[in-house]
Amino acid sequence: MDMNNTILITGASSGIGKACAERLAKTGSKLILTARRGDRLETLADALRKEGTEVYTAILDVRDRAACEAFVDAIPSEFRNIRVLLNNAGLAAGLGPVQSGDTDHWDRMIDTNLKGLLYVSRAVIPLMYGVEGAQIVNIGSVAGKEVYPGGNVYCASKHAVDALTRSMRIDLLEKGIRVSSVSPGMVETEFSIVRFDGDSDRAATVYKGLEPLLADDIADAVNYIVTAPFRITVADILIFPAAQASSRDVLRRN
Ligand code: NDP
Ligand code: 8X3
Repeated sequence: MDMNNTILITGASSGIGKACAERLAKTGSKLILTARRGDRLETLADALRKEGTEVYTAILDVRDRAACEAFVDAIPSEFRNIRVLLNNAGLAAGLGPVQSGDTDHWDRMIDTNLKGLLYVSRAVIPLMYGVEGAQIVNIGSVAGKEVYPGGNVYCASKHAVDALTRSMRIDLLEKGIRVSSVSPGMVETEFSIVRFDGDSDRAATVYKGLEPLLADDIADAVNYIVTAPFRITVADILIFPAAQASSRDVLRRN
């Protein structure tokens, strides 16, 4: 497999995106790492460069359509042969009934998880034309397969990611670009801290009494998709911690 190409990751400053950057650096590809927190990106990029990976970083808020387009225009020539786009940037904000939902939370989730994924994909896809083995991997969620109490808008945004993954796979068939998703259950990252507006005690209760997935477990799944022979399209990998059987079936030991 020719690895003289580039992997672009959104939301690489934390959690699953950061773990994917560390794992996919080992493929020998160049990396483009984006997120809003540039200091974290630089720390990660410096560590990866020390291991021999070529890394380009860019501060990018995926909600900003013009910024997504300007970011792609500014990618240096040596990083423009993008084979893999990993649409990972995303979040949940709040957990509660729709009738008392925070509309700013709704906007943030829809603008990031749905519109941001679209803006980045629309801008990046033309760079992938003609790149052998090109593929897009979207980070979905079990929340894109099922709904749970209080999950309303987050679940809707991830159902939209699931629909877009399947739609993009059809649209991009003629372009030779494969489209996959990885749909995790509970992964302990900064996800719940963000969801509960920085309340780390409440975030800890989400994983209390069970062993959640690690960001590295999701990076393993993404790595499988990204390094699979080019004849393979992995449609989706739905992955739970052993203590979880569905969004609502979780075994807690204390
Ligand atoms: P983290 O909060 O640890 O990481 C989220 C990443 O997304 C950060 O790098 C953050 O970077 C980035 N991000 C958020 N908003 C934006 C934005 N507007 N523009 C650019 N980047 C943004 O959470 P996870 O690693 O867990 O989440 C990654 C993905 O995995 C998300 O799509 C999430 O929905 C999904 N997921 C997570 C699960 C879990 O249980 N943890 C389960 C299923 C799916 P920065 O803040 O620097 O911009
Ligand atoms: C994150 C997993 O179960 O909190 O997508 O929706 S869950």
